[in-house]
Amino acid sequence: SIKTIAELYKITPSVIRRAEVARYKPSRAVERVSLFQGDITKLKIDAIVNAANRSLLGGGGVDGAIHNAAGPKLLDECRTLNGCETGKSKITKGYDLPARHIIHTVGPIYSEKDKDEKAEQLASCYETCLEVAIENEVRHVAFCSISTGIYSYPIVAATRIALETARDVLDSEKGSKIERIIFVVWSDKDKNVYQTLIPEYFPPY
Ligand code: AR6
Repeated sequence: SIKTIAELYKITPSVIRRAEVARYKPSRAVERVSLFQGDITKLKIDAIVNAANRSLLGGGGVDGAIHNAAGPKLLDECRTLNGCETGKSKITKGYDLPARHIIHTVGPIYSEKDKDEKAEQLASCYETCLEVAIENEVRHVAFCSISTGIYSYPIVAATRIALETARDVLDSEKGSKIERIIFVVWSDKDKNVYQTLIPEYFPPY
């Protein structure tokens, strides 16, 4: 089982450090978030999030890995969805995955000149994924780092958006239905970014 950030503060305080600047007040939200390094397709959980494109018909990166692991019935269901706008999210079954559902979201393709609009779209991905989760009684959700691969969103800015949006939803009334958010990272670099920024948004309670 994957430990929560609250548990990590107790057992490995040097790995998850205290923030120099806590942007948010301590809250029990820290008991509902985790960080996991590895392959999101292996997680046995209510739902994993796919960083898809607007066609929802598959692609490279995590999208390719999810379609490979879920099998061809996933593509059959995706064909019925008529795509998805940037910043929005749609749910399917998980098919051959250990996860019960997949929440497909379409992150923005990064460009420096439209960075405010890109930031809003990325925040909307996290928000709409959690809304779709709540509507479907999904209580445990694993997010990959949306837009930070092929779509080249800078990892630090993207991680801040992921953590801020998650914290806001977890603290909200509708978000009380979400029991666990797992941030899934692939690379050591991304793991370090999350470990550095998590204490700003989820300080020890
Ligand atoms: N488990 C967890 N994370 C992963 C895995 C995995 N198996 N594989 C990759 N990542 P990306 P995007 C990480 O490029 O930037 C596709 O073609 C990866 O290291 O998959 O949103 C779609 O169809 C990175 O941190 O998604 C779209 O066209 C993160 O997942 C486009 O790519 C996201 O990287 C979307 O690009």
